Amino acid sequence: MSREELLKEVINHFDFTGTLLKVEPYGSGHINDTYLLEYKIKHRGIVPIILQRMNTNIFKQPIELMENILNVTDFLREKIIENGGNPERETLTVILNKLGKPYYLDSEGYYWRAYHFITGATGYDEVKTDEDFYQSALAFGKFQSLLADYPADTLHETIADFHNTKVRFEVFKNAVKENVVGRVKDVQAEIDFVLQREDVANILTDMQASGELPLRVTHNDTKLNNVLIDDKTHQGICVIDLDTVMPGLAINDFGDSIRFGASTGAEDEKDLSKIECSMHLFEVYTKGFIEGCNGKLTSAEINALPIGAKVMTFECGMRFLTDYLQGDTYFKTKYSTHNLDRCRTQFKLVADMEKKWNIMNDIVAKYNH
Ligand code: ADP
Ligand code: GN1
Ligand code: MG
Repeated sequence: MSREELLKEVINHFDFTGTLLKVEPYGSGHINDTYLLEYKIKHRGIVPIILQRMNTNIFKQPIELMENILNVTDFLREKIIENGGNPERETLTVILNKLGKPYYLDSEGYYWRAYHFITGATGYDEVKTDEDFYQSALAFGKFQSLLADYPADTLHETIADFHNTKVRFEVFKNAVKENVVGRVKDVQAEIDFVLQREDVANILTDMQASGELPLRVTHNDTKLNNVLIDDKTHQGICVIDLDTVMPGLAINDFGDSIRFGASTGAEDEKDLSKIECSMHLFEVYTKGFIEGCNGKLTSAEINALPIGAKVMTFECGMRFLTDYLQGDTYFKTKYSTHNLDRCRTQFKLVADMEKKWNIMNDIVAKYNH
């Protein structure tokens, strides 16, 4: 069946109303296949919808994953209403299929889901203004504080050991050993960079095991384009991409945002001279995240924020390199060395953070009271 025919089948099984005007690929996520649909509805005008083919190569239990998303968004909706907010814009709204299920399993075995499209807001692929980055920090911090009393033990683990950097280090070493596509010879410098930093891979597992850092409900994928910023007010209104909401470490949510948003270049920038970790943006985000968390972070967590930044950047670089060595089966890529380019920016950032370690800690100390 062609992609068009399959899309037609899928669309017919969801409970959408109106006349379909347009279907087009949308966004720049690395994981799911996202489409924007536009419907014309009498008296309501054009109503957009997000339709996604879930990546079941990565998310092995899509039904449990959708159960997480329904439960988390229901919980958030109540909190948003209590706080006088607008739940239609401040959290995702799942659209059910015609049988009342939050997904559709197509005739080729793929799982699909649909959301109301949140209009008048943008998920940015790069930091354009300090204010936007600050707003994204507030939004991710607030997301965490809103979920602080969510019953974490009811969440399914959608990807096992997602931010277990120690396990990812082992997977990486295995990928080097197996060398399935013969790329090891081209990336010895990057491999050595990882192998020299086993301590970075282990540190958070150790801090968590010792009880120094508490397990919380976290987002785990806090890239800038996973928060929608209102086009008019410029407030960070809605945290999206909830596939990886699971128990985790708050400092990892902080760290993942830093590795993406405090970088002075794109994640896949080829010219590494353009890449550093901006201490100005690091401070902007630190301030916003701590404020957004609204007193929920412990002093030990705030102290450890730079570690979260370094570990998440290191982990992400190692994941890109692992995927490169395994033949690009995980992240979407546009050309053969795409994952390698991504890996190199992350390692450049890690090295830069190592140089700026004292500055990062001084910045965080300013906001730890
Ligand atoms: P991926 O896991 O592939 O990153 P996302 O769920 O983040 O998938 O969706 C990809 C992009 O689609 C987002 O970065 C955002 O731009 C857009 N998007 C997703 N859901 C919505 C929504 N409900 N309203 C508006 N835009 C959305
Ligand atoms: C993926 O889904 P997306 O594009 O927001 C990935 C993140 C990585 C990121 C790197 C489920 O995020 O963990 O940090 O790419 N998501 C998953 O850009 O693996
Ligand atoms: Mg995304």
